[in-house]
Amino acid sequence: MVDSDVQSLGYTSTIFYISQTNDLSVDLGLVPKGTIGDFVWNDQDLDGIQDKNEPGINGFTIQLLNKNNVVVDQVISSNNLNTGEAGWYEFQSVSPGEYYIKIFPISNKGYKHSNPYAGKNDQLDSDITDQNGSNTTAFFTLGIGAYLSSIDAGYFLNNAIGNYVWRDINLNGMQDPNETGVNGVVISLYDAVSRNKIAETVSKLNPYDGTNGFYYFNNLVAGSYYIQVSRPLLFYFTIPGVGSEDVDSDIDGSNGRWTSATMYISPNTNYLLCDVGLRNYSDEGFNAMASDELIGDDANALLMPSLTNNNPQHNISKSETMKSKVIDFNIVNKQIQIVNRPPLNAEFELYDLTGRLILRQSMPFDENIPNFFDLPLLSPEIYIMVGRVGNEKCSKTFYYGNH
Ligand SMILES: [Ca+2]
Ligand SMILES: [Ca+2]
Ligand SMILES: [Ca+2]
Ligand SMILES: [Ca+2]
Repeated sequence: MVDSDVQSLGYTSTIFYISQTNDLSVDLGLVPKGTIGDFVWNDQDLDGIQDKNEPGINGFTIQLLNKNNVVVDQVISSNNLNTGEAGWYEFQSVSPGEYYIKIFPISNKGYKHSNPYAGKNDQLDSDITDQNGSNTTAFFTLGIGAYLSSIDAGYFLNNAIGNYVWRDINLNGMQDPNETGVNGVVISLYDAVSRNKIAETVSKLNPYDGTNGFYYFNNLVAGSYYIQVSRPLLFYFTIPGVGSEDVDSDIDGSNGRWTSATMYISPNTNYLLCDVGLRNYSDEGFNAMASDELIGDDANALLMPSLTNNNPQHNISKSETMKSKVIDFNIVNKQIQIVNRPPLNAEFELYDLTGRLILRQSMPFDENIPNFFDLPLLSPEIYIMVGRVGNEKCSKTFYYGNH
């Protein structure tokens, strides 16, 4: 908006109207002054380009320096007076000449500038090259009365959490060379103080090294965080904390079901050792239908089965057998077969491993009713059947397959 109507010949076109309004666009300085700006923004995806929805950053100090490295002017990025948009800065009434800009990001946050000159649009890239010292632009020329609005600065918070989801084929809890990453796993990031969900991502191909199972939360404010993993179908979590931090799995339930422990991310910290080890049920030998050999699970433990069982074959906690043996059942051919005749107040509950109740069935057995009931149609997964008589209960975990 600020330009100069004074032509280089030293006159201005005649203005015929008379108005109460001051026409600020008429600058009668001897040498028309120029303007330099205008945007400091949070480059959230680190691509060096001003994308839609990437917000401006207020509070950065910006200096304008001339050829002799003398500070000519200094401003602080703030809301644009016209649009209200954050991250705006402007040096007004600048004499023609060669300049560069130096930025002072808000300290102690871990801000780092994006790669300069990304893409082909100078209006949308970042111009911080460090050519005149850290956080500076290269020299640029301001012409007579020019309006240079393309001197922009992309910054992100150089604080991150990542980065690997893998299939622990040999069930040892560690990342071994022959084990590969798992894509498509949804991971959520939580603020450990507010316990609010901050971001969500999906594990995918690592763009840097081409391996699978990569996940990454970046541009984080320094602080404490934990992750929660959405358990994929037919997978469960491997034993956490085995071996050194760079090879272990970090899903230990510290912050609730399928969560990691809290990580404190200090400024300029890229913590990339928060990894997720998954076990596939087929690796565990859970490949036969309806075997009551499988390890049972206590209904109370459904939300977070023990992950540190001594038996590495089965990370689900041991079956709790009903002491009085008033009820016993097997899972055979997609049916629940009751071994003995249970009391009238017996109840059966079917859960999936998320703890969701799928079926509840009372058992008013008498001699005329067969001692089994059919399971509903289920997707291939591990399920847990719990039998209850009063306060006593027993349970069996089984794989419901396609065959
Ligand atoms: Ca961007
Ligand atoms: Ca630019
Ligand atoms: Ca392993
Ligand atoms: Ca780790």
